[in-house]
Amino acid sequence: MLAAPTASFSIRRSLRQLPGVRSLVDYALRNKPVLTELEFAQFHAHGYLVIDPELPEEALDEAVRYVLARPEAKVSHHGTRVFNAWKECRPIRQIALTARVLRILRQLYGREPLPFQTINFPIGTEQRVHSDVIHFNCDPPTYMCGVWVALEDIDLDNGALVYYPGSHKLPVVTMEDFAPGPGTKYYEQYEDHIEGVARASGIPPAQAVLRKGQALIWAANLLHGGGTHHDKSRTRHSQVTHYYFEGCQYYMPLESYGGYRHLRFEEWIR
Ligand SMILES: O=C(O)CCC(=O)C(=O)O
Repeated sequence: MLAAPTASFSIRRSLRQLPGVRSLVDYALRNKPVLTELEFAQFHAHGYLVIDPELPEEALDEAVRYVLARPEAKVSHHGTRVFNAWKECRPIRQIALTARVLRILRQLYGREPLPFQTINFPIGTEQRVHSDVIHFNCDPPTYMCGVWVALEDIDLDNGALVYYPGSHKLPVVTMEDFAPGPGTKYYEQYEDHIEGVARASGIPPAQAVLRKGQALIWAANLLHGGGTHHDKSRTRHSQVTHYYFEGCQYYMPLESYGGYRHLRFEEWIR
């Protein structure tokens, strides 16, 4: 038999129904810290953090099934990406909006996270090293991050991410540093330039070996890329969601030059 609620329990419950109190409780829950002080400090010192978003396994598996059914998902081609599937696939949207990740990002950045893009990868990208800031910067700068979720176990044989711990503190590279003007036609020059930056930094690269369901958060300017996918018989299902943070002006440095800013107007994932 259930015990009758005590008087203090009933008073607390009634208080929580009051509109002002309810929004305060909601606010406190949304902003309740998830990370320890050490994890918080690690992220800001090294520019990345491995977390457990506590996503249901079914959501991970459904995201994979959705991607495999897409015509562009060729698991033999390292360029394969499925962009913005959150618009059609509920589990992919759920991964982007999972409350625990949003709370972690609020804690790390002190602002409301705004997810704006999902990319699903059925296979390792082997993408060259880069910083997301060349695509997505903002004012104030670097209020942006990527959350990369392993949808299956990922190790050194199936294209684990490569990243350079602490490289988020290197100066932000802009088009003026290496190109005669703005534009995607200079992207290969960007890759050559940033590879030189990574080499000159002397930072040894690391690789993200992750269990299914784990995620790596990278700070906007962290240098990273796709590791070699050695075992061609395996897939490397993963999803990255890119997040901006509230209250900034958002722009694309790759298309900006000499004081001109190519603004970005994103569709926030909701
Ligand atoms: O998943 C990968 O291999 C690389 C992804 C990446 O570099 C990115 O999304 O910016």
